[in-house]
Amino acid sequence: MTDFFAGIPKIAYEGPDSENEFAFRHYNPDEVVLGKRMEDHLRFAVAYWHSFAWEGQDPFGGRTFDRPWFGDGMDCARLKADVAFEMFAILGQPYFCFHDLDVRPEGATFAESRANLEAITDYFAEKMQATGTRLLWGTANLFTHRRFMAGAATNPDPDVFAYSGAVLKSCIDATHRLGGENYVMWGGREGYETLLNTDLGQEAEQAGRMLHNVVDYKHKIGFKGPILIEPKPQEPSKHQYDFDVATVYGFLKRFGLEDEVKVNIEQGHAILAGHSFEHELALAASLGIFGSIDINRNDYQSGWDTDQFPNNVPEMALAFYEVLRAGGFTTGGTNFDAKLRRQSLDPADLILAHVGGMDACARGLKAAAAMLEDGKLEAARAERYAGWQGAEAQKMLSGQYGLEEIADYVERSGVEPEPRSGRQERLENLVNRYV
Ligand code: XUL
Ligand code: CO
Repeated sequence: MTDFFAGIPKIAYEGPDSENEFAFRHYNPDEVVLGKRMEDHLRFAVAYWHSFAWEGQDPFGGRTFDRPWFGDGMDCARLKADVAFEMFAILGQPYFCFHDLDVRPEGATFAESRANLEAITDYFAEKMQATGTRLLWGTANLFTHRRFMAGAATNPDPDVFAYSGAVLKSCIDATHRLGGENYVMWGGREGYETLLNTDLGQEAEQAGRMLHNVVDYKHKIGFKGPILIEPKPQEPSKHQYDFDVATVYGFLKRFGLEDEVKVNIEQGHAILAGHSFEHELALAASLGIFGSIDINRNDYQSGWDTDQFPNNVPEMALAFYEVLRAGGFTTGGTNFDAKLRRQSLDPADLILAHVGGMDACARGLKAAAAMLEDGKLEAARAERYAGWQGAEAQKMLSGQYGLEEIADYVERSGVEPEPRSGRQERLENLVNRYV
């Protein structure tokens, strides 16, 4: 045991009236919602990078946090893992997620970095065995080191493409070894700073080739979980190729990978792309590529990807409504891709940020379940499209009627469309009964 979280108890559910700061008010893992335990619905994961690797720096200032594991060697990496698993025990969330760079020191060569990752993977395996904490997903950091400044798979230099392939292999191996349930690819620098030096077509070919390699390798080693692409429109690059769910789907279709790869959708990335989170969720579900979520929130004034902990219950309700409509998570889950504000220095801040986020998600989930059970929203939606059940409508939709037959039908039966209310305010009022 380290003493990092000394004095902080294991967090338990105490109900909405609890006065105890170190308690869940809404997240009750064993409570059954729509026939399933809340823990199994939400499948929470802690993100290693924000909670244990990030040092509090921003574009204008450096480290603000004082953590005993900040440093370079394997001893620091092991101490970091010890504290991380202590936090998992306090929170009781079932999963965690990591990048290679979050967990191991960078070596002098690729082989050294890989060996460091393998050593930490072994260390994790023991801790996971002892505690029951599982891996939601692993991923490769192909964006921090300067070698990746012009991209990884989409780099103009084939040596960087090769290096990235080697890193990907090592991270898929680590994820597989730890029983990870998904493998995530966020293309941090897979994009460009200026079109003046960028060959868009060439870079897309490289990205498609690398994704095929990843899918082939996953099958070769028998990794059963899906590969998930995480869309984001910009930041750090000016333009990121995996802009949003629609763009990723187009890319997957182009390279014939739409049945192999799904998406990990992040709340803040959806906002950056000019969408609502629920838009991205509903679109992914309708395309059959919904995988998992990164939960957080952006500051709506700054326009940056601020990765704050979620605390807006009405937003969470609409998001989990879409998750439930999609059938809920299968291999996916709710990963806190969220970090403290850089003035939140105390170990307790780290715990309570997660407690608040878990409670906000739980309240959202319960509201979403009630909306779904009530059925009025879905009934109104079904009613709006009910005309499509008619015989003539079915002929139009199936293609049996082309434009000539449709024109004939309109004249033959004297079709005169009658505008009907979309009832938006009434539906919004309905939602407000639950949140
Ligand atoms: C960055 C981001 C990443 C991915 C994993 O905005 O969301 O942390 O989730 O690489
Ligand atoms: Co993310």
